[in-house]
Amino acid sequence: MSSRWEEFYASLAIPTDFEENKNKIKDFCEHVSSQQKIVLVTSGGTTVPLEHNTVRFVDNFSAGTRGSASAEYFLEKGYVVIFVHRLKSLEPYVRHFMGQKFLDMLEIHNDEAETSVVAACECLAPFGARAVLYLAAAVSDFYIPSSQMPTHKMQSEAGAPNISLQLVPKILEPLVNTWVPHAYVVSFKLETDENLLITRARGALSKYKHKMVIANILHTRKYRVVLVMATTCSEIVLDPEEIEAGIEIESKIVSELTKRHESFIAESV
Ligand code: PAZ
Repeated sequence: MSSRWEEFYASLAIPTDFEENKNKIKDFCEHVSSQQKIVLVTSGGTTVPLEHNTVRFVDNFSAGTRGSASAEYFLEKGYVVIFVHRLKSLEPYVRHFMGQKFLDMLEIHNDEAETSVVAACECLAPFGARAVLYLAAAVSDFYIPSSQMPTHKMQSEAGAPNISLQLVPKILEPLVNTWVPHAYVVSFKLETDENLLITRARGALSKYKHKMVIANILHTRKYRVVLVMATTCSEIVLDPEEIEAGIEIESKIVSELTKRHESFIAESV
């Protein structure tokens, strides 16, 4: 019997560049020693089309700041980084080069950069406990199934549209249980209501049984996060002097996380 996520993927057209991207990630991973630590960072927002010939879509706020800055700090810690991001969201190092795109300066063209987490997970499985999944992207919880989406631009003459969004099945379930069962999986939880933050993060941990949820509130996310684990919670807060000195919270998150990952690897051997 297929589960909801299997049905969901079966209902989607396979992206035209899926195989090409899968092979690129595979080639890349084959050149990485199995002793290396490797991290898959997902970053940026997602859009949900409202029409097949898409004029309008539902978007979210994420600019990819957290994912791209974190990728830099993982590199500093000696990790191999696979960076999966939404096209046109922030890329690592770009913020240090005003007005220029870092990858363009290196003449590496990544037009097909919106690649798939699914393909990347296949390639990460052989790294076992040495692989980290750092899922910072703001993935839409809702979508319109292809069969219910109008082909053409919705016409205002037809009156106010009645749009019915469906729930996207959570990718975390197959990811933790099937695709990379030995990896160190870290998800993020964004809330706007402080009263829900820790309960919702704990709920995700107990449901998916991964290693950590990094919980943050929309308006304070740049200087406060809570690392929620099975039995503990620890807060990372930047004080005003640190903010003034230009310290980024991602440096502290990655530093804390990589220490915990090191212990996890040691316990896994
Ligand atoms: O990309 P950004 O730096 O603007 O925002 C980062 C973030 C808030 C999207 C991230 O920290 C996060 O919480 N991602 C998961 C969002 C969610 O609950 O789906």
